Amino acid sequence: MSLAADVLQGNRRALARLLTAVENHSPDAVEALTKLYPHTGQAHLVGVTGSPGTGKSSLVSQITLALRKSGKTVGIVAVDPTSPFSGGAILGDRIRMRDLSGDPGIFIRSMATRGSLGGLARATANVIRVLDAAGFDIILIETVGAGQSEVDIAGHAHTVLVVEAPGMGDDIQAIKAGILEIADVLVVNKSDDQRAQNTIRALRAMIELSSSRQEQTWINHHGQLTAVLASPDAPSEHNGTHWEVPIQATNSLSGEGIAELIEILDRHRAYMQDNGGLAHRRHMQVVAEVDALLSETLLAHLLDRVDRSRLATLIERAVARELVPQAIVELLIGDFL
Ligand SMILES: Nc1nc2c(ncn2[C@@H]2O[C@H](COP(=O)(O)OP(=O)(O)OP(=O)(O)O)[C@@H](O)[C@H]2O)c(=O)[nH]1
Ligand SMILES: [Mg+2]
Repeated sequence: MSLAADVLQGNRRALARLLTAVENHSPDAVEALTKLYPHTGQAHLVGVTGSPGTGKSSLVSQITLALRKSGKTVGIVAVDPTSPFSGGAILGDRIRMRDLSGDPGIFIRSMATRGSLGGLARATANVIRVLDAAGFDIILIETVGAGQSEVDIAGHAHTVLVVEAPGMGDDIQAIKAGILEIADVLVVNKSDDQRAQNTIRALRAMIELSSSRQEQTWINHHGQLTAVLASPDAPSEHNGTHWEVPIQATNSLSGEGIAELIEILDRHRAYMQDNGGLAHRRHMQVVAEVDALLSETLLAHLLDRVDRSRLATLIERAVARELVPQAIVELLIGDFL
């Protein structure tokens, strides 16, 4: 049987093997991904992002435990582009980690940093796809921050949780980094900290400020998701309803607020389904992916066709100041056209 068929049958060893192949961009992976693609699109993809140390991993553990109690299966993808995977604890607390491991209804994958951010983004998209095809009900994707557009989880997720914690002094920075713009749900974690109420108040003020501004809509502009203002008389988001970004306080040590957060996740999923938002995000995702692949493939093909010895000669002429570098590019492109 093929690797893809084994994965569809729920074979976990095959799943782990395929994910490794996907991360290594191996030819086996391409074949399996092609076979699995029609089986994707079932899972609820939930992005969990926020500054380092806000408690994302602890929150992911708690959400997972709660989901398992209601019989849902959970895939977890931890993406950290800043540090190579050390083999250390993926999740916040080793104790909770132990609670999670050994349960066949949970699969945890940590994305190792290999090569470019673009490579990591593509591998992550494919890992999510494999877990989706493997039948996990919910896939939680943990990423640090949201600065790197290429690893932007908003592109993969149906629901984006932005995690804040009191006293990190990063509320303003988060807003600067545009992290609030991508939030479908704001989580103020560490609600046991007495400063949590202040953080909630500050965030609420921020949301009110931004919702009084014009509605924004996202378009794909040369491969970049770009916010544009909707015309003032355009109907608000989708078919007339509007999603108010909720703020949920959680304590990821005790589990307080987790049940409410899961309810919000379900509500957002239903909202996205009913209002065409899900279809829209899926569409944008395919557009962005094809765009990136097309640019990359065209570039590789064209670079392949460059006459290397001619290039070397032209470079010598530029070194000798007979040609400006731009002229070399024009001469070489002229060869193709
Ligand atoms: N008091 C308190 N501490 C918490 C809570 N949630 C997490 N922590 C602690 O905060 C620290 C960071 O938690 P993590 O879950 O590793 O945070 P993270 O956001 O995943 O961190 P990075 O992956 O490094 O960005 C750990 O010491 C946790 O035990 C909470 O609700 N209350
Ligand atoms: Mg973490």
